[in-house]
Amino acid sequence: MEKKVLGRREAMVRFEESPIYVITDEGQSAGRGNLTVVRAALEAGAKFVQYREKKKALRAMYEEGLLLRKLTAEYGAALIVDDFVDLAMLIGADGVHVGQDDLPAAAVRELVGDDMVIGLSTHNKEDLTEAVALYRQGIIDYVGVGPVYPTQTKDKPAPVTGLDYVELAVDTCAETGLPFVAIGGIKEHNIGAVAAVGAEHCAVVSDITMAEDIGGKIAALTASMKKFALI
Ligand code: TZP
Ligand code: MG
Repeated sequence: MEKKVLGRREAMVRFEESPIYVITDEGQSAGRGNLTVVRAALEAGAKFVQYREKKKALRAMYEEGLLLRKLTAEYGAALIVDDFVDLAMLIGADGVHVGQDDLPAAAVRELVGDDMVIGLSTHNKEDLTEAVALYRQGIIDYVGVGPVYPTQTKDKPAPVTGLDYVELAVDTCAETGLPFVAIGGIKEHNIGAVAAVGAEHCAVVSDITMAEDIGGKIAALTASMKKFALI
């Protein structure tokens, strides 16, 4: 097994420092490989990257995951693996991200031990209430909140939440300390609105992976968030 590079605490410091959470999708990367896209994002200063592939063979993901681990480590960035707990452990990722239909977060924590980040997707008030309890028990580290807007990047997305759910997450985060990242259809033209209701972290897939100038896109997304941020 590869050695973890940052581990749980350091990886969450990177989360806190990252207005933009970069997520891969090779099928929407304008013909480029994940390594090319992630390298461009890291060059632009990305510090929190999720390896997400829904249709690749696990063997290919293992090989690519090892290379992504090496690359992110060179830039001091955290690497999170979507869905596959075994893969995350084997490549030495700093964390794993699971959804409501994946293995339960408590079971994942049993598997990965104490030094790995666990992120959990939430789609509504009930999910968020459960997530707060998991956070208080030290099981999860952050939640995804959305889909805020319609997205093509997910096969069967949960109903669009709109900004109301982001506002609830802002209040919940203020009360409980649970870090959250808004996700789903967030792009350069609407990221300001998400920041304006108080989100400090936005996960972006296609608007970054499809961008011709990935560095320029990340800079523009970051600038829009700053411009509309509450504080
Ligand atoms: N979870 C909720 S929406 C989503 C995930 C992984 C995909 C977001 O992709 P995009 O391209 O930024 O809409
Ligand atoms: Mg999942």
